[in-house]
Amino acid sequence: MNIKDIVNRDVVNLTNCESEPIHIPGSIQPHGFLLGLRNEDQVIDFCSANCVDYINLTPEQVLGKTLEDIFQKEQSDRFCIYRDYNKDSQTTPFVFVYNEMQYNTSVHLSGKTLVLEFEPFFDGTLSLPDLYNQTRSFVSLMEKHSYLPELSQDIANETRAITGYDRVMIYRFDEDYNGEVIAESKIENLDSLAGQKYPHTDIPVQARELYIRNPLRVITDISYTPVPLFTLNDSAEKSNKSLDLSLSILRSVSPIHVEYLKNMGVGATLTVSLLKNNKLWGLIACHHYSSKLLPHYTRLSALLQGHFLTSQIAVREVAEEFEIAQAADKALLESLTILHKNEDFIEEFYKSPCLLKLANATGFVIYNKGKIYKNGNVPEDGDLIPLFKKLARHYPNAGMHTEQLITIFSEDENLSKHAAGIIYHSLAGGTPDGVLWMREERRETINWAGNPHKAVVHNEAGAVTLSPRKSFELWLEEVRNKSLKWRISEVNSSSSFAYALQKHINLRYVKSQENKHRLLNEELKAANKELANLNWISTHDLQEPLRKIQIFASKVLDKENPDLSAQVKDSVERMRFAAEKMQVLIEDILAYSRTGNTEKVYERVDLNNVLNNVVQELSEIVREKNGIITFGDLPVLNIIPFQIHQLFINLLSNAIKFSQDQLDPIINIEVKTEIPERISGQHDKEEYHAISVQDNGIGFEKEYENRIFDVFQRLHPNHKYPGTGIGLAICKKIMENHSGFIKADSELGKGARFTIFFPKEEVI
Ligand code: BLA
Repeated sequence: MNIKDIVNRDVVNLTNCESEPIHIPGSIQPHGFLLGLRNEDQVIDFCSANCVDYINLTPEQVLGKTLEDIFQKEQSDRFCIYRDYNKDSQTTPFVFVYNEMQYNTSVHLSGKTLVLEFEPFFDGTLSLPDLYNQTRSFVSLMEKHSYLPELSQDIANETRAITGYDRVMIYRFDEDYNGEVIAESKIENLDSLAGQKYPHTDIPVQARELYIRNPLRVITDISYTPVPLFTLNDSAEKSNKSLDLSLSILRSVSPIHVEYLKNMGVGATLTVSLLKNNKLWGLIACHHYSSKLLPHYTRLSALLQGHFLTSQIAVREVAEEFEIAQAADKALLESLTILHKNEDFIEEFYKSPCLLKLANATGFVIYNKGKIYKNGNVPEDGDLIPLFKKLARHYPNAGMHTEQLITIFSEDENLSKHAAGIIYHSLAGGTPDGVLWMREERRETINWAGNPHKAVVHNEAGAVTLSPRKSFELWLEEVRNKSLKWRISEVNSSSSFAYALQKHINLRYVKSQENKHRLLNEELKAANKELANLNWISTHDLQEPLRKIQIFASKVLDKENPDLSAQVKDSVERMRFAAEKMQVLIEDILAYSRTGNTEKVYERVDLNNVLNNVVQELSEIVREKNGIITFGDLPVLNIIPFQIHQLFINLLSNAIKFSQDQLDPIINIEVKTEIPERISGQHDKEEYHAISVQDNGIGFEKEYENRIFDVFQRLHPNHKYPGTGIGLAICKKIMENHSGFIKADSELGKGARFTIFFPKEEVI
């Protein structure tokens, strides 16, 4: 007969242990023996080498046989009934008897192989646990504790009482599968491992997956010699025949884990999986400091403890999460109350502890108008200010949170000590102002299982292999610059506070602006009053002497006074003329200042009437110059009548005044609807009435189209075209009073066109 063993002899080390196929070691632990039956014909296809120790048969004698060939017929027949009856459940084992020895036999299907694992009864008897009392005790614990840590502590105590292990720990995973001993029950003389944390690498992913499928793992004696599994070599499947032992009780232990436990001084372990939503939440991890074999039913009792705790995990965690959210909410409320009550919140209350508590942060900073306000443990100003600037650039008008700031700004490793993780909110778009909650790097805050085991371990060949210490160091590299995760409740309460703070700052700004405007308004009123005085002075005090000069000059000139030389007469005439000019100038300046200052009384007026009156008023000079004025139908608008009258007077008298020598003035007034171009290339959205006054006069150079509306701007400063240079400035101001504007188009010698624009949708 041709047989072979299926032992996996691949060398496992630190670099490949993550991918070690621990479910097919091809060997078992020696506290029992194993038979694997081909399911189709019940022929024994696998057996462990230690059959010979238990039933005195070598693999050669067992392989290729049936159960009937080995055990008494009555037993194998009973087993067939058991097998068909217990297809889906393995909880009740079968009991085989061989040479008067009873074997507790766990049965499960692995692929096409029915696996039978035989364990001799511990002390030859079957001891059933007291499930009734165990359940009753658990229910009372459940009622006693509302928190998971206390419940876990009692489960650890109970499990140790039931199983008798030296140490029982409840080991909880975080979201990255790093673990923490959250409860421990131990014999007195052992050092405590409670509160210690271990990296996820200590229980690699394939082991965790296995513990989800098979929630009970027993290692009875860490210094055992693995027992190889044998199979027939003449089967049709050629090479790489293996047996998946995922659901097995006796499965041999990964050599790397054996090394780990030896380094810890552990002799035997029992591990029960704790699941939440089909994911591994934690383990009940039991240590014994010598070998320990637990009877089948006591193992099931431990498993039951696991089920008990598992049933409570989700419920209690939701309650815990709720409590944390409530605490954050309470701190938020406290912060908001202080904020709403104090105008100087930022300056006086930035150190309030509730600001940290609302996000369970270790540091908090406000950056407002170039000033930093710090609370708790935070980086230096020199690091913080550039951080605020960068965040504002990356997240303008927005918020963000991260557990690992360094993944966003890789250059900022120096921030990790205090700000490995942050919650950020901008306080004002376009500025670096913002608010930050921060958390320290996790390395800083965790009670790591410091230097827990021997450092480096050498195998027989002298090569360095795994030690837990080494895995710990590797892992430390991985968690560098990382903080604890922000909970949703913490992110929410911090954004609520940030929005409130933003509102507070805006409100303060509006208030201060209001104050400024009030002061400005008062100053303006005082200035206006002064201006009114000035007007009065100009009218009376300046005009009066001028009028006198004119009267006296006229008197002198009117009299035929032979004593006066022609030269004196000429001088007096010039003086009179200068005084007259000055008076016109004063009147124009007054008119200009009045255009802006007088009370604006709008009336609904037909512009045709206004224009008719103006034409009437100018009829004499029009006739003198042989001019013609034509105009179409003008709209009815809300206007200040005397100002629009003045505007048309100015425009039309200019058109007449600046006529060409050999050309009778023709003035054409047209009305259109336009969406005008105010600044070149930029159109208003609104429609306007565009009323244009086109003449055929001397015009002006294109470059003056804008400047022409400036005060004292005279384009033709000679006697032929007299004027003060204020008329068009007045027109401009009048149009501004009507929410409109005025434009000029011209070329020298080709006439000029002035267009006034009134918004169609009247705002007045
Ligand atoms: C398995 N590692 C385990 C198990 C535990 C731990 C509880 C389950 C098996 C058992 O019951 O022992 C880890 N045990 C701990 C920890 C404490 C403890 C953290 O008591 C703390 C108090 N281990 C390593 C590295 C590798 C590794 C680097 O440290 C390889 C990448 C492997 N651990 C490893 C493997 C198993 C394991 C392969 C599965 C063992 C098996 O079931 O065969």
